[in-house]
Amino acid sequence: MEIENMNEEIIQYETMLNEWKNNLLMYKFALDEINTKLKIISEDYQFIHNHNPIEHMKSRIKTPKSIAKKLRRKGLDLTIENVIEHIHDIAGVRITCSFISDIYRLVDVISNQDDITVLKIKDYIKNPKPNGYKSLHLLVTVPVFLTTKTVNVKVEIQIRTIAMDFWASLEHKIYYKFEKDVPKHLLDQLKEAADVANRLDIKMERLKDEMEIYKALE
Ligand code: 0O2
Repeated sequence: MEIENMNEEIIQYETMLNEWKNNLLMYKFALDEINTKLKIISEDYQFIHNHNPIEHMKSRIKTPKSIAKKLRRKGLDLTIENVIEHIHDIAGVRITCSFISDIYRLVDVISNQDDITVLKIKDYIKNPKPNGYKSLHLLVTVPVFLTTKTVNVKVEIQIRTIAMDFWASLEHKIYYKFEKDVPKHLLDQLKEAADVANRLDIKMERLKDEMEIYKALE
């Protein structure tokens, strides 16, 4: 009964957030700004270093339902004020890189842009989550220049290697399939797979470094 009430509340809130569409539009503008920046960084880096640190990038606006669920998960009341203050990933970009070193290079380049303010860095690569999750999360604000005002909007940028992304996608699917109650043997295998992915990342980085030595000798 309690769960039914909660679902009902989330549905009502979803409807309200849908009516709040104009405000969500601001997050879309912020994503447009960030995507343009990332495209420029990617092309410029390729031009200068003959190597592109960004393999792939994807952006999304969090759905009203997912926003409502996250507020609930955080134990917060479903209010617009709480959305603005506590939901940091309404606008999200996910970038995949080939190598771990590319991730830190990108963090530096993004952080050094004059109009970007870095609010928080969560480095789950240096400090992986107990389940094996690895990724680097950069919470930034980017200015959006509207007709009558400028608004600084929060965007969460998740940066990870292809191997980390492969693992996270499957873990996410398993987590939702079992509605968070994942059988222990699957959790153990996921942890094992995270270790394998990590070893692959380290090996690929070493191979790249070695190849660069050969290139320098040419
Ligand atoms: P979804 O469905 O992907 O959007 P905070 O307010 O920053 O303290 P938050 O936002 O939970 O709390 O922090 P965190 O740890 O930075 O997580 C943000 C996002 O990272 C999550 O968003 C996921 O996308 C991803 N993430 C974090 N931990 C895991 C994990 O263990 N496995 C996978 N697959 N992804 C993870 P959402 O809203 O939880 O989910």
